[in-house]
Amino acid sequence: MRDKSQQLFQKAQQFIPGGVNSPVRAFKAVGGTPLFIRSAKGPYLFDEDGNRYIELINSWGPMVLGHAHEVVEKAVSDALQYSFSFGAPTKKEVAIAELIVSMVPSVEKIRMVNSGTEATMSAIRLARGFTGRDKMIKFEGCYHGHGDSFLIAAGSGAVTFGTPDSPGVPKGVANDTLTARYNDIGHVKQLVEANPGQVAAIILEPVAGNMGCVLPEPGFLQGLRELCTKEGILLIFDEVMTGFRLSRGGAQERFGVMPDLTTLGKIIGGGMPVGAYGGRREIMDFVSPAGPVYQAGTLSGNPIAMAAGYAMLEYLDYHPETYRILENTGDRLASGIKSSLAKLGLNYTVNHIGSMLTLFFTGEKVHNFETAKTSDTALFGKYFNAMLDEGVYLAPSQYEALFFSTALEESHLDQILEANEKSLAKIA
Ligand code: KE4
Repeated sequence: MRDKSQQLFQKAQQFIPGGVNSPVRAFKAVGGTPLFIRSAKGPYLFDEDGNRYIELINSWGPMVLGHAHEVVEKAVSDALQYSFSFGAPTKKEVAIAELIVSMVPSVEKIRMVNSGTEATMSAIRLARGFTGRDKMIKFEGCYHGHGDSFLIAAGSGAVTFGTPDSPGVPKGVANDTLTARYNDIGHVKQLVEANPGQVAAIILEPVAGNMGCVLPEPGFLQGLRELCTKEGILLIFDEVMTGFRLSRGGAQERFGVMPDLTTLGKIIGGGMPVGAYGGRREIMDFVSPAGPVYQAGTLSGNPIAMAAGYAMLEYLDYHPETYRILENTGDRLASGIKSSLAKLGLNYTVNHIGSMLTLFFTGEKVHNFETAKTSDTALFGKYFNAMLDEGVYLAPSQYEALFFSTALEESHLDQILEANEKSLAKIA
């Protein structure tokens, strides 16, 4: 029974475009009414009709410790006694900056902003200002937020709604965005050779989550690193999703490849609106007021958000066993899903790394946007709703990654895998 969600969705559409404040939440790709969530705790979401779901989105990544973790909750309630927002520097901003620099291997200086989109927009402007070049290379299927430069062959909600090249992006902006095939270093080299001395940056998700989960093939990240070093191009790892999730130091630590700039979001705010960009000192010192590249924000470094983010990052820093737990959970779910596929004689593809996973409804090996798009999205929609009926809440799009939290215990994994097998059997 989802009456209250249906009533709220009807009303929401009178006042909010599509009834939601971020498109992928609208369930358009999977059908049905989006659930209006009332509360959350640990691995559970509770909707307005009182239904409980084991959830595998975790607010699209931030809630890596599960919902309402006592460490983060205490930090926020402690911070409230000092009021909400000053628009002036605070001690906590210095503390979180120092902590991030100690955790993310390539980051020597960091600037806090309010979202992943702000972080990537700022990082690209900085790369262009630092190099004096205009063009950038992104990858088909990667999503870096909704900044104009990035809404070209974009993944996530953009591809979900068939607008990977959104209207409203001026041709001049689009002309400076070159797109390459993910995992195809040869294609990147062709683009660089065709635009000599004009490419400021290459930006990518070091593990893609926004075309569904797609891993870098051996040598791909290192190949980009070597190409960027040779050509004076800045390598930007968009770790908004992978940062603090794939390891304490993100994908760059896990794969041992160092970018020039890193963008961060999601986990960094502990569930509050926070993004950040950082990197080598001589590049970051180009950012105003230290340097000429302008970027600003009323609520950047908001004290409540900093308290939440600091508490989460400090917990992750002090509890490295978190990453073993996340690895074990991911391995258990991936192997469980694969064994159900084998048992049912289904040859769908599971891509997984650490606590990120996508079940693609295609028999193809999914290694880029083109192969991801061979997935049967209608079948995914049926699977999504079958899982919802079994009390398991997935990302409502084939082109998203699932995110696991440390709040999932063995009993939850059993329930998820049982729901998965029943759902696959139901729709196959
Ligand atoms: P935000 O502006 O949504 O905080 O971050 C944009 C962004 C940047 N880079 C990467 C790699 C991202 O995954 C994102 C945002 N991720 C999506 C989920 N695929 C956010 C969910 C949504 O758009 O509603």
